[in-house]
Amino acid sequence: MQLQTTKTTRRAFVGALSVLPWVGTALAQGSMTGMMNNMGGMAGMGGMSSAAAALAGLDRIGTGASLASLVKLTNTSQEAGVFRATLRAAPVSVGLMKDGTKTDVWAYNATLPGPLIEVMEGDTVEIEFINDLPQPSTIHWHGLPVPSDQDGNPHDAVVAGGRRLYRFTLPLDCAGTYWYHPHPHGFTAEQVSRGLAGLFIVRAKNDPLASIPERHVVFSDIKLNSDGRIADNDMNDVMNGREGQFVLVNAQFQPVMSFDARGRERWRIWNANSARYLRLNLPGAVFTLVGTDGGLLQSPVTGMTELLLAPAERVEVIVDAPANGGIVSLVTEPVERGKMGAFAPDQAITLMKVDFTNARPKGLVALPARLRRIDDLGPVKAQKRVVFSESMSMAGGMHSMKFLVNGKSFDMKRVDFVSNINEVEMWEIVNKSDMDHPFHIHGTQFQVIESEVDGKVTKGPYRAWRDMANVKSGEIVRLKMVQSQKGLRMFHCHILEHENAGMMGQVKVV
Ligand SMILES: [Cu+2]
Repeated sequence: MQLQTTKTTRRAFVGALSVLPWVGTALAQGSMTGMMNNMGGMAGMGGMSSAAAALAGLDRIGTGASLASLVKLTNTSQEAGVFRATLRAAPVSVGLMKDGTKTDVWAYNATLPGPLIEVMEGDTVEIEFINDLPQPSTIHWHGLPVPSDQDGNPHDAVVAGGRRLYRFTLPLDCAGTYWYHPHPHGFTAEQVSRGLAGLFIVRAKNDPLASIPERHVVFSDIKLNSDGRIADNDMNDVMNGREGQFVLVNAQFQPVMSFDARGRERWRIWNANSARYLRLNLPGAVFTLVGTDGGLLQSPVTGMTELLLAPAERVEVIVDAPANGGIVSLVTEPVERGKMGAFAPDQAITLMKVDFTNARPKGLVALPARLRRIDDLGPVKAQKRVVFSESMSMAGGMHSMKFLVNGKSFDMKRVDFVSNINEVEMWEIVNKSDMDHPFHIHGTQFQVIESEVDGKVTKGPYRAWRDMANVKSGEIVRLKMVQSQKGLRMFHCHILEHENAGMMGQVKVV
């Protein structure tokens, strides 16, 4: 939705993620000394706000508005096959709360969530990025196969007040559901939590589901103080990843979706939360999973009653209206992910209401049995092993906590792995820490081959393209992938506070 900053409005604005390691740089350098003093409390957190302002109550934002469509980024190009536009990141003040209290956010083109970019596979994309933030920033094209020097790496920061052109041509067969967000060194979590994230859809020239009405559902939580300001991080945010008390849908709080009268919709769902996992449940309705991060599955997976999405993960599902109709709440159930410290127990949260009253599912045809061809990548030529760990120590009488990859904190100057271009690799992601970590790698999509817990191996349930894989505590997940462009690629935990605190590495493709 477009922000209207000149007038007070009751509509629920503000969107996009949450997180705010205002302590970002210190964490990236691994100096969390002082952070862990008093595990559940706020004392001794050098660099963080020690004034624990009261959080806003859930009644401060109005509910029940009609679910908004995403604002589309306008293509200014006259040339066929070229998408050209400008994205300007800047502070903007928005009226989110129903009493008119303003909230200062950072947004792309003053829009929350950031505008939707829609292109066809094979298109050339040219985005001029204007950085009007008080910090360096970049735009990372999450999940898309773009050249390394166009992918918003932390090494290619655009200074405050600066600008640059991102230009890339998308290959064929990359249709899918993607997004974009900042990736500057030490500031990613803060910038995303302040509102910077947008959506990106690559459409297929031949889409077997094109006749089904499409719905876009973007989840992003925001943490607000009672004075309307975006809250500082507390200890739980730093350890477990930041979760805002308001879980927004298309930047609205508990809106109402009026389901298509013909009784069937195709939903593209984005988990744009910084740390909050989603376990979606729509009582009475059944989901048919048809796509993951990197586009359609080979075959539909029917009969799913809940959808688990790690942070940054996307799915496409077909939803058929229940025979009895009515108004049903879409909820997210608690997810056990090994959170640490003292925190309030997670509860089921209502995300939005789905109004099936006018939906009449009649004569719905069966979905195609084959949606797309996904081949196995072939024989493995090289192996990589990534170990996620956490370390806690006492230094100078203060606790300190680190999030590590292969025992090390992220260093922009260190290349962790070298991979050969176009060579099939098996990546083994090992989680030796106490909490779940969602693995993400730039530049390519992978296939989940299997996972292993206590020596018991479970094969991946279906062939799919993904750029996110949750790795539970004590689990090993094996992924097959190929990098088809040279250059430096990041891989990291997508709980943004963990990434900021060092849980990131880099692979150089040669
Ligand atoms: Cu993590």
